[in-house]
Amino acid sequence: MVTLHGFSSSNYYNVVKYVLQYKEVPHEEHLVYGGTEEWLLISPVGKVPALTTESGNHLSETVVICDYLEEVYPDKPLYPSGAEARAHVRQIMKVMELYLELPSRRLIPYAFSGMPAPDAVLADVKHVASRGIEAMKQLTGFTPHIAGDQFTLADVYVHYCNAVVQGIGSKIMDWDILAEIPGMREWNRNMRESDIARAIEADRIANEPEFHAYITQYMARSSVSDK
Ligand SMILES: N[C@@H](CCC(=O)N[C@@H](CS)C(=O)NCC(=O)O)C(=O)O
Repeated sequence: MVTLHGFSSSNYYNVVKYVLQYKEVPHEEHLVYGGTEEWLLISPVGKVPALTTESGNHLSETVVICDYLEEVYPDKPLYPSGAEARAHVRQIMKVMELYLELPSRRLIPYAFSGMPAPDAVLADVKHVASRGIEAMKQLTGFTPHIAGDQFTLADVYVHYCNAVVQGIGSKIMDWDILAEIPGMREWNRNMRESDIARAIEADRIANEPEFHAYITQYMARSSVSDK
């Protein structure tokens, strides 16, 4: 059995959890928030999620883990068969990561602390996100899935990255980023309706109080050690 490490409030954790459930891969979940030396032995950059394979190897980085799962559990594929169609799926995920999720993620400390984000940071995030929006307009189809007529990893990945874009980026900047991409909001709403998405959302909500307590303590510790 494989082990998924991380916590249910993490959008990236939920991408892998979705894939495991979609592919019906037997797995167990190991709740961990990171931040320890021990964790670095499992996830060398210290991030969540990580996966321990059946043979005991540790993998991290969400798309790396998902690609591994795709190779080892090919039934119910999450990539199309043609090389160009697969590249299109990867391009959507890469644009989402670099130009929408990561810039929105820069605003997480301000969302949690309530401190105003500096203008220079806001301007930079807006600039990068604007490029992401223009690219997503070109790349997405929603016919009915994000990359076309097949449900792919891009659907799962973008849906969970949207949680950070909408919940952090849009909120802090008072700018409805998803509304800028025609079809994105409706598609995102539909993505919430599957049984898997509902179960993952229930776990996320259940984890929220503990995660908030962890992050508040973590931020208090970092601001003390910064002084
Ligand atoms: N590039 C990583 C990003 C994962 C990530 O940012 N995870 C967050 C939780 S959602 C995390 O571990 N943050 C703690 C940290 O940055 O130290 C991936 O694709 O898995």
